[in-house]
This record gives sequence, C-alpha cells and structure tokens, in this order.
Amino acid sequence: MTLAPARLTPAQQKSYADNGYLLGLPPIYTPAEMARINAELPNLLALLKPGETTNEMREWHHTSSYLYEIVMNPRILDLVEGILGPDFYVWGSHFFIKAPHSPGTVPWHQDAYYWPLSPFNTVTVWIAFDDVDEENGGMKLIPGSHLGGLIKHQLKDDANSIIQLELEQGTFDVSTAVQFRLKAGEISMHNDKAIHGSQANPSDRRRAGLTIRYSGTNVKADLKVSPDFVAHLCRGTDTYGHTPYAAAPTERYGRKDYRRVDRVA
Ligand SMILES: O=C(O)CCC(=O)C(=O)O
Repeated sequence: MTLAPARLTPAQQKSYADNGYLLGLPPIYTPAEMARINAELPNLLALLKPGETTNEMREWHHTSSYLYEIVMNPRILDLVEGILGPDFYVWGSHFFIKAPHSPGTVPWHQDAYYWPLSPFNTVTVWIAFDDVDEENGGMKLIPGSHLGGLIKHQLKDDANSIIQLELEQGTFDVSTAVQFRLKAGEISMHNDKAIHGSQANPSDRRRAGLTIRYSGTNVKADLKVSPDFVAHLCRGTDTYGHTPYAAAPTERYGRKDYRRVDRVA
C-alpha cells in the first residue's frame, strides 16, 4: 500500500489557527511501515547509558539517519508547510515513551515557555509509534489556549513528572481540554503556545510518541542560552541567516550529548 500525498485543506488551516492543534490528519505511515520503524527502535534504545531513561532521547535525529528520515519525511513536511509556509527548518525531536503501568506524567505547559526562540512560529508534530488514547496516557490540549500570551510556569517538584516546569495552578481552565487519540503512524500537530499535558499510563499497552519541532526560518534561537542549537532546512530558503545548519547524519543509529535547548536543564 502506498499513501497518497496530502496537504492541509483551508478548513484545517483555519481550525489550527483557531484551536491551536490538528487531529484527523492523513496517516504518515502504513501499519507495515510503522511495524518496521518500531522493529528498529530497540537499536536506538540500546544507546541509552545505564541510569538514563528514554527522556534523554532528544535531538538524536542529528546523529541517527533512522530518525532523520522520519523528521524529513515529505508527507510530514507537506502538512507542516500548510502551517509554516514554504521556508522552515527542523531543530528538535524528543521521545515521550510511557511503558505499560508507568507513573510518568507530563504536567500542563506551553512549549514556547521552555524555548529561547522568537518569534513564536514553531509547530510540533507528535507521531504515534503506538495506538494512543485516554487509557494509556495520550495527550490532552486546551483548544484556543494558544491565543493568549505565555503564562508563568513553576518548577514541578514531582519525581513522576517527565518535564520540569508546569503552569501555575489557577491560571488556566482544563474543563474544555480535548483528548488526543491516534493510531500508530498518525500524527497530531500543535502550536507552541497551546496548553497541553498528559496523564500516567496505567494500561497494559506502551504509549510511545516522537515529538518533532519545526520552525519558520524567521525564528531565531538565542545561541547564548542554547549554544548547541542547530537545525536542518526542510523546505525553501533561509534569507534570515540566524540559524546554524548541520549536515545530515551518516550513521543509522547514533547519539550525541547536546546541551538542551530548554530553559531548564
Ligand atoms: O507526549 C506527551 O505526553 C507530551 C508531549 C509534549 O509535551 C509535547 O509534544 O510538547
């Protein structure tokens, strides 16, 4: 089976602009392709050092052609182009893997609060390696929350928290949050200011996803804060010249220890 090329419709572009996320997108990989991708994942997991968790698997698309092929998949780039326009780069990738019966949560947050990037013009693609829903800790997002500004975050003092900052309590309303449900090989997209998070995984099923961060070439990283920030141009041209670009990786599976881009290390 070959998947036909797909672009965002004007209705999907409007929905993203209004709500800050998109679901119901055409699948990126067939079940057979996703099975092949999942079968290769243990080669990457084998690169974790003793004591490290899958949370350390960040920006390895710079050093693993296995991941580089995913982040540069033209089917994903065609959809991202519908949000960011013709000129954009990829700079981030981060696995969020919750084993069956695992307590890890992702507290409510806005991605842009973490990143030394301006202006706000970054879209996250979350690609499901497994079927993901409310039972195994799928993501939830508050529609329209990207239309306000950034809200103050505080340090989350909880060993089960997969990330370190959460929105201050009382600054947002979760009653309208939407539960994301994806089949393996499908993606969601979300805006860098959209408020989102996810619960633990009490189920018998793994919940694995890879986030991929794409920014318009107008986005400038503060290289004093994140000296290791580096990108790959996905589409078009970069007439701004703020961004350092890297060559594509040559190894199938490789890791490199980057200083993280986030505000909190
Ligand atoms: O995978 C999750 O539960 C959260 C992912 C997330 O916070 C993100 O994509 O920014």
